Amino acid sequence: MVSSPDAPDGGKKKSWFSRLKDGLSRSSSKLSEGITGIFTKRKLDDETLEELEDLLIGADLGPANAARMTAELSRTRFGKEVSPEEVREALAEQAAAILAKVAQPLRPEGGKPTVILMVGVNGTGKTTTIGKLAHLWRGQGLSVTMAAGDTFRAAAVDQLKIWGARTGSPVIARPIGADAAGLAFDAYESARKEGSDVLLVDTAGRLQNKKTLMEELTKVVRVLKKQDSSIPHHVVLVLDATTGQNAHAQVEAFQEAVNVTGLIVTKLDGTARGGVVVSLAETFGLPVHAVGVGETAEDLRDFEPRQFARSLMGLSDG
Ligand SMILES: Nc1nc2c(ncn2[C@@H]2O[C@H](COP(=O)(O)OP(=O)(O)OP(=O)(O)O)[C@@H](O)[C@H]2O)c(=O)[nH]1
Ligand SMILES: [Mg+2]
Repeated sequence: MVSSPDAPDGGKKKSWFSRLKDGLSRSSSKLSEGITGIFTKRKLDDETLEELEDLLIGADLGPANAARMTAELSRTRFGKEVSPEEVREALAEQAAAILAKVAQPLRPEGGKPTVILMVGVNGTGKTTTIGKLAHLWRGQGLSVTMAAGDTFRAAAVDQLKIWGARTGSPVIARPIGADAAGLAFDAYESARKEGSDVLLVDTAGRLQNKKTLMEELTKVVRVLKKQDSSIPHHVVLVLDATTGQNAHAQVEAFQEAVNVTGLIVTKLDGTARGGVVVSLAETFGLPVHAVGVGETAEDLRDFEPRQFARSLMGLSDG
């Protein structure tokens, strides 16, 4: 069924769903073509179940989920003829149930300002995600301050300033080479004085096995906590979906260095590995706040488990 553009917020919802679905098309075509290949004119038996389990693992849903999902399918439909469509529907339902436990939109609430620290390895989309969040919240009439905590690269500061200008958010920066923790401290003072609703703190990308860089991140949190033990209110780990299962190692390393409070998964539009969101949910149970499906300010939305699961399996919103 096509939702009417006149329906209360139907138009908007539909456009996000199609954006999400388009973004996940590489993942969903891998899954649906695989499922069609396995279940066309075949029964659900040990052989097809094993093939399905391999397909789910190959699509990054993780071994535990793959085993559980196929077992559940076997429990209800063993020995029966099933259509590929039926399998996709059943798997989408199961994936949605796993994801429902972790779906938790990032709300700019909890402090004045609400302090959100963005962390992650190089190039995952931290700075872009800050821009997208600022766009979203500025659109809701909130004031946003940004802190250019990536003090290593001039280009990083410039990139954040572009997002600041685009969204009408002041950017607190310091010369290259300055101490990131000191910068974060100053930015908090400034955001508080200005009465900002949200402070988004950018950080330099760091490989999870570079000890000194991870320690620097710990220091940023420690220095903020000295000012107010409740900040940062959120430590958001930004993960690039194209890295697939390596995302798991990143979660572990960052959790060890700082208290990661939630995840944002980006670049789902550039990969067939969208299933990694389901495996992260199962393994860590950390809140998933949002997903990124493109480079523009509009390409980030609150994480909605049912829509995500249906898009992943190439199904319509219905
Ligand atoms: N296709 C796509 N590209 C994205 C998405 N999010 C970010 N990008 C792109 O990924 C590249 C890296 O994004 P940045 O925001 O600079 O990443 P970063 O984590 O700040 O990088 P460092 O500061 O170098 O660690 C940019 O070209 C972004 O436009 C997304 O959801 N989809
Ligand atoms: Mg950056």
